[in-house]
Amino acid sequence: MSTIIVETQSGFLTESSIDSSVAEAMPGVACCVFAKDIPGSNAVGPITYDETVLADGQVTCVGHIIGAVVADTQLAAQRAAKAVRVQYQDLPHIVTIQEAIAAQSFYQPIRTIKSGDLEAGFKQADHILEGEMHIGGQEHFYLETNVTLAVPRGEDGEMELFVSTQSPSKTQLLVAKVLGVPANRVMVRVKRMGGGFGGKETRTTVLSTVVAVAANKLKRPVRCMLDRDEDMLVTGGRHPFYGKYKVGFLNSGKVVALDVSYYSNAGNSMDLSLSIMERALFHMENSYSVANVRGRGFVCRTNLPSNTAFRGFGGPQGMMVTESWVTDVAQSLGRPAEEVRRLNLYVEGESTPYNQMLDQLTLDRCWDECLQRSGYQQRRAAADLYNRLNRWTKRGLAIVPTKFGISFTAAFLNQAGALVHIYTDGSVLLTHGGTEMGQGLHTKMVQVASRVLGIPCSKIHISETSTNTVPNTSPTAASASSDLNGAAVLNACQTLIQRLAPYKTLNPKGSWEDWVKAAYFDRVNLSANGFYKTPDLGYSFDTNSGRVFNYFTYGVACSEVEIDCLTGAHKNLSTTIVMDVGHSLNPAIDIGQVEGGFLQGLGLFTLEELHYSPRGVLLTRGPGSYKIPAFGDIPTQLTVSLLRDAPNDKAIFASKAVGEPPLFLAASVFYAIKDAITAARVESGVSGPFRLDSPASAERIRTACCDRFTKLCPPADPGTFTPWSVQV
Ligand code: MTE
Ligand code: LUZ
Ligand code: MOS
Repeated sequence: MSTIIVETQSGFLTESSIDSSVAEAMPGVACCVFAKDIPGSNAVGPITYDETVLADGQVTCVGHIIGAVVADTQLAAQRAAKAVRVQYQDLPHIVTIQEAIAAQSFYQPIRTIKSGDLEAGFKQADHILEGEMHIGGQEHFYLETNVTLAVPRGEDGEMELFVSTQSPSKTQLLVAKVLGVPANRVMVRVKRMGGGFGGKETRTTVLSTVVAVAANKLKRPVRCMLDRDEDMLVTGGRHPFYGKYKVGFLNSGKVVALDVSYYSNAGNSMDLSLSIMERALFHMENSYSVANVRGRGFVCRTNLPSNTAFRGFGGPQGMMVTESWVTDVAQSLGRPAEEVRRLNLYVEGESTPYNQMLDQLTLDRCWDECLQRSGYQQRRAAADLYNRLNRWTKRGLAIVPTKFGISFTAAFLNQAGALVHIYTDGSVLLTHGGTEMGQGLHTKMVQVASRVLGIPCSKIHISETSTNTVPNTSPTAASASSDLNGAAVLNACQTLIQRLAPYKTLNPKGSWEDWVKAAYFDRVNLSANGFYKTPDLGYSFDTNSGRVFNYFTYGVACSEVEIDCLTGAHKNLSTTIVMDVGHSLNPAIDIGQVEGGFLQGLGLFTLEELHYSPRGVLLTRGPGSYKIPAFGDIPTQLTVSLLRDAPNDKAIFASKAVGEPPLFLAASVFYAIKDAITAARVESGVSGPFRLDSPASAERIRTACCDRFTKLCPPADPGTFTPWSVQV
C-alpha cells in the first residue's frame, strides 16, 4: 500500500478535484481508498478529535494524507499513487511561530504557572535583562519507519493489527472508531519497534488507521511501511520553540525574578502539544531556585504536519531557555557561568514554581562529582591558555545540570498492568503494558519477575505486547514504563508467589518445577494479573497545587569543545556525565540510555536542522540533507557514571527512570560552544550577552564569532541563513 500525500500548501479540496482513474487502471493496483471508504468516523486524534484519517475537503498541511493506493507490490502502489491527480485551491497559511504570533493563531488554553511576587522580585533585583532564543525542531529518525500490517479476520468485524507503535491501546481505540466497531473486535500486537523516541506515541495512527480502512475495504491483509522521505514529511517531530525572557538578579548573581514566555510550533492539530507545553513550563527553572516567577506557554497553530512527543517532551526546550538566561546573567556580570549556576542550584527542601517540595535532592552531589571527575578547573585553566595562544580556534567549557520530572503530567496515565502465566513445566510467560523500542524495558521486566519469583531470567519469556492480554494501557512514554509496569509485574508475581507458598512449605527442598506441578495438581490458578497506579498525584493549574511528579531524575554534564572561528566547525573534545538513576535496575542498559539520550540531544542542539520553504514544504527529507550524529560527533572522551548510594524510595527496587532525562545534558555542548564563541568575540572587542539559537550549526557559530569578516556580510535574521528556507 502507498499513501497519497498532498504536495501542496493548505488548500481546499473537493471530491471532483481528485482523479484516481489512471492510477486505478495501472497494473497490480487493487483499489484506491479515500475518505468515503471509512465505515466509521473520519474524525480522529489522540486527545481531541481534530484530525482526519483521510482529508475530506480541507487539507491543512503539506503531508496531510488524502488517500491510499493498494497494489500487489510496493513499487506498483507507489507508481500508482503518483498517478493520482489532485487539484486544489490555495488558501492563506501560517508556517512560522512569528507568523502565528502575528495572527494570534494559538490553540487554547494558554497555560500560566506563577509563584511568588514577580513585581516585588524585579524591584528587589540589582539588574534586569531581557533575551530570546529559538530552538529548532527535530526529526525522530528511528531506524524503522512507521509500519502497519492489518489482517481482517472475516468474522464479526474482527481485525488484527501488527503495528510499530508505543501505544497499542490508542491504536486499538482509534482503529475501532474509524471502522465503526467496538474495541473488543480490534487486536493490536507489538513485538518491538526499531526505535520510537516519542515519534510513535501518537503519530503512528496516522498510518495504522489508513491501513485498517484499506484492509477493511478489500477484506484482505494490507501492509504499509513508509519510505524515509514520506515518514519525515508526514509524521511530524519535536516542537520548535521560541522563548522570550526577562530576568532580575542581584550583584551576587542570584536570580530573584523571572518572566518567561514560550511559543511552540504545534502544526495543524493539537496532538500532545498542550501536554508538551505544560512539561516545558514544569521545566522552566531547570535546576535553579527562583523565588518570583511567571511562565506562560502559547501553543501555535500552523500549517505544518502536527508536531508531537520527542524524548524529553518539551522539557529540553524549556530548560534550554533557562540555560540561555543563566548564561546571560553570568556574562552581564562578567562572572564564570559555572559559579552563577552553582549559586542558583536548588537546595534540599526548596519548592518548584508549581509548589512541589524537593526532597532526596542529589543535584549537589551530581554537580560536585561531575566537577571533580571532569577536572573542570584544570580544563578551564588549560582552555584559557589555549585561547590566549590561538586566534582562529577557540575552546569552550560548560557544566550544565538537569532535573527531569518523572510521571505523565496527565495523572490518569500513571497506571499499568501485567499478566503472568506459569506453565506446568515451570516456564513463565510474562506480559505487561509496555512496548520494547530498544530501551531495554523487556529485559528489566524479566529481571523484576525473576527477582520476585526467585527463578533465573532464562525461565521467563516476553513474547509481545498486545491489547488482548493487558488492556487499557498508557503509551510507553514519559520514561516511566519500568516504574509503572515494573510495579505491576511485581504485583502479579507476588500474587503467584503467595499461591505457591504452601507447596514450598510442604517441600522446602523441592525445585521451582516441583512447586509449580504440586500447585497445578492441587488445582491452583497459575495465572495472575497485576496492576499499579502511582500514588499521590493530582496537580491543578487552577490552584497551582497538588503533586505533578512522583520524583525527579537528576544529572550533570561537563563538556569541552573546540570551534574553528573561520568555518564555524566544531569538535567535541570531552564530556563527563554523572547521572542519578537511583539503584539502577540494569547499569549496562542505563549507561546505554544515558549515552544514547545525550547523543540524541547533541544532534538536536548542534547538528540537526529542518529546512522548510516559506510555503511550509519540508525540504529536508532524508539523511543527505538532514545531519544526524555520526561516530565522529561522539566526544573524543566520553565518561558516564551513575551516582552511587542514591536509592529512590518512589520506584521499583529503588531505581529511577532514565530514558529521557539525559537528553538535555547535551546542552553542555551547546553552551560550551557558546563559551568558545565568547572567547572569540572578546578578541574582536565584543563582550556581554548575545543571542545564540539552537542548533549551534556551523553558520551560527561562524556568524556569532563577530570579526572583521562577518562585518562584511549584511546581518542575517537570527537563524535564517539561506534564502530558500525559513525558521519555523
Ligand atoms: N531508547 C531506545 N533505544 N529507543 C527508543 O525509542 N525512546 C526514549 C527512551 N529511550 C527510546 C529509548 C523515550 S522517548 C522514552 S519516553 C523512553 O525510552 C521510553 O521507555 P521507558 O519508559 O521504558 O524508559
Ligand atoms: N506523554 C504524555 C509524555 O502523554 N504525557 C507526558 O507527561 C509525557 N512526558 C514525557 C513523554 N511523553
Ligand atoms: Mo517518550 S517522548 O515519552 O516517548
